[in-house]
Amino acid sequence: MSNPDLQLELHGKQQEVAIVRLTRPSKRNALNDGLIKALRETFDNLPASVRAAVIDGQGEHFCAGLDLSELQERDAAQGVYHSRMWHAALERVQYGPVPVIAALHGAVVGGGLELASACHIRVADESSFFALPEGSRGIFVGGGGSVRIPRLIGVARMTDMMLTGRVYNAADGERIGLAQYLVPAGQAFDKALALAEQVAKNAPMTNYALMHALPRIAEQPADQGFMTEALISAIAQSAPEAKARVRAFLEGKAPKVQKAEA
Ligand code: 1HE
Repeated sequence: MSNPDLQLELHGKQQEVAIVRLTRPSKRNALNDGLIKALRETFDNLPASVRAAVIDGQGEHFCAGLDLSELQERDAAQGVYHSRMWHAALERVQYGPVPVIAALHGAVVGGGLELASACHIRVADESSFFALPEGSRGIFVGGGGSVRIPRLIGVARMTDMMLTGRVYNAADGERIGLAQYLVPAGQAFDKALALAEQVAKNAPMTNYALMHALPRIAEQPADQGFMTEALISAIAQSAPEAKARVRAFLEGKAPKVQKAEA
């Protein structure tokens, strides 16, 4: 993969955290076709050492969404292919090999919010703002937003965002579920990296079950969900690593769950 607008860095003693950075700040990290393809390739080809990833945006904004300069040339059929290309790329983020944590700041808008929604954890700093300007641009989401965003905030809130151009600030974004963490301005990347380091220590099968089984269980009727849960939990607990971790706790060698700080 070689695209000047996307950077891959490996972090940690075992190079266990991938840092994937949008590096097109002059265009507010707007996502052109080349960048979408590079994202897909990057998540398809993460080194085997990687156990978690962080997505970050260079400059003052996480991502201004679709590169609007490319939109004007497309006919209807090309529009379908284009949207499906986004779907394929963001599927690699959501259902790729490792959990992905988005470090959000500044504009998280349009396709930028669609990209963030494909991640497993979103950390927003206080400068973040969330919007879906597609409504006012006479278009519709095309990067999976209509599937993923209502699952985070509900159909009514997404409808409002698109109908009225409503912009959520960081605190309100966190309150309604667009982000799971809210941190002071300038600290989203550090927090996301710390979370990624934590996530990278989990048993791989637990992370796999959370990424690949949990969202599917959530879509299943309860009766089938219970069965899928039984199967995946049996597979996870049978791994030697799971046995070792449980044994360590029983022998007093693993940390207890601590009361949350107020
Ligand atoms: C862009 C884009 C872009 C900036 N495509 N070039 N997304 C939007 O409708 C959001 C459009 N962008 C904005 O509202 C603002 O740019 C921001 C709030 C993100 C940032 O504002 P600011 O004042 O920091 O930057 P700026 O001066 O507006 O932009 C700097 C440059 O980036 C400028 O180019 P320049 O050559 O004049 O310097 C802008 O034209 C350029 N730029 N955003 C192209 N989005 C799969 S479907 C998804 C559908 C969507 O995502 S639609 C929503 C698109």
